[in-house]
Amino acid sequence: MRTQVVIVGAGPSGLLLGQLLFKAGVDAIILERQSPEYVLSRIRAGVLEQVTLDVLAQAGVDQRLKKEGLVHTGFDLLFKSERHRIDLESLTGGQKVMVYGQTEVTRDLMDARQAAGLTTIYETNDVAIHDFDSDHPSVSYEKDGQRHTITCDFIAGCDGFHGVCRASVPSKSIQEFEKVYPFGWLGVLSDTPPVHEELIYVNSTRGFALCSQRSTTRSRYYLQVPLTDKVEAWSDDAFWQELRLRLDPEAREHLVTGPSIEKSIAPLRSFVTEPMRFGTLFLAGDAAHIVPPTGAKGLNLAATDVKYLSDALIEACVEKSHAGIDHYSTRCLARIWRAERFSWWFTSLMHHFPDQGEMGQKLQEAELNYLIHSEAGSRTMAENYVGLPLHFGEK
Ligand code: RFL
Ligand code: PHB
Repeated sequence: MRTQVVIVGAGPSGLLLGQLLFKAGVDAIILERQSPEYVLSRIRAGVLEQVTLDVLAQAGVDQRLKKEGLVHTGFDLLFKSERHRIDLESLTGGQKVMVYGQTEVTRDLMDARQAAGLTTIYETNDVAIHDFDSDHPSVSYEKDGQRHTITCDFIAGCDGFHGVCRASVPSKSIQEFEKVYPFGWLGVLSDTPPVHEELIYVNSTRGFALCSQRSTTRSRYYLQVPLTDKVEAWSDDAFWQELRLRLDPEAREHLVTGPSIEKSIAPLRSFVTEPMRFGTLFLAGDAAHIVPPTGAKGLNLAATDVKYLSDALIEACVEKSHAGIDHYSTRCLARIWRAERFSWWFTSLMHHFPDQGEMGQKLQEAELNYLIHSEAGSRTMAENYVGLPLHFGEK
């Protein structure tokens, strides 16, 4: 088999890249380890920046999100039992974010791919990438007990943090930067109306909490928990009880509880790989970087990597120019490090760090107090939260 681009991974990065390449007439095949149902069962991101919405529109998959997505013009910060609104719209000259689940983005991309009759090979085993230091790379995999090879011009590693692509790069050619946080997020999805029309980010002495949502009838809540906690040990009742203790009196009163339809613990990590291009192999999305979810940047960064990568591959395949692929890594990394900094800062500001004691808590509260009262502080927060423009800082 032969194609122009083999994409490893059918998460949001791989599917979005496939769609953008298809729109430009570039052939691609996607290989995915899991089944489509499994990919859709992973509950993750919920907040989309305008830059992401623009890329989804370019890919032609924004019809449903325009109808069903919830536009948010602000969010609340809760500390010392009081809530304070960050008005994104007035602080950023009219910008907003959209609440629309990653599952729905993935479903829209899967549907578009199927409607166009494009090839995604699910439930592949033992994907291996070959000769990406040359201009004739290939990818092999096993499916139903048989081994197959696809030759191609380029390989896109969109296979997430635990994927095979980054792991195949010789260690002398790659540098990795990592910070692991001493806690995780316990997330619950429930078919209950959200406690508030906007998101609430909570700094409490008992630890961080987040009140998010997927629709007007479906809520997503998170609690900071120690890494040693096991999800099985958290009953629904225990979750709601702990959430209540971290909320302000008004939210506590409005909270509607119900059975969880998904419950999981995610560790928090900051991670960056440099560079993101190795000959004819390109990494994109979680395969190249991870942010802690506090700033809601992971999926949005994946979308901008894919925007830069699709532009570069289209230029290489259609116009036979390598300018885009030569700049891919540098362009992405500038944006990634800015989002890493913001996500690390927001995580540090909102979570309880056991080793920092009451002094740490007081310093966080002083910074939050400054943020809500200083227009410069609020604006810095808001412009990072809505996402910096695609060409920010470029000459
Ligand atoms: P994914 O989604 O991990 O997809 C990678 C795909 O590759 C497949 N794969 C392989 N396929 C073939 N062969 C192999 N050897 C393979 N190895 C792996 C996997 O099965 C999978 O299908 O990466 P991608 O596409 O780069 O997408 C990244 C996003 O999923 C991620 O950044 C976000 O979910 C992060 N994130 C958030 N991002 C936001 O922008 N806003 C948010 O509000 C937000 N909230 C979150 C989040 C992530 C969370 N967790 C669980 C980490 C909240 C949470 C709790
Ligand atoms: C979510 O709804 O899953 C979500 C929202 C905002 C975040 C992180 C996660 O910052």
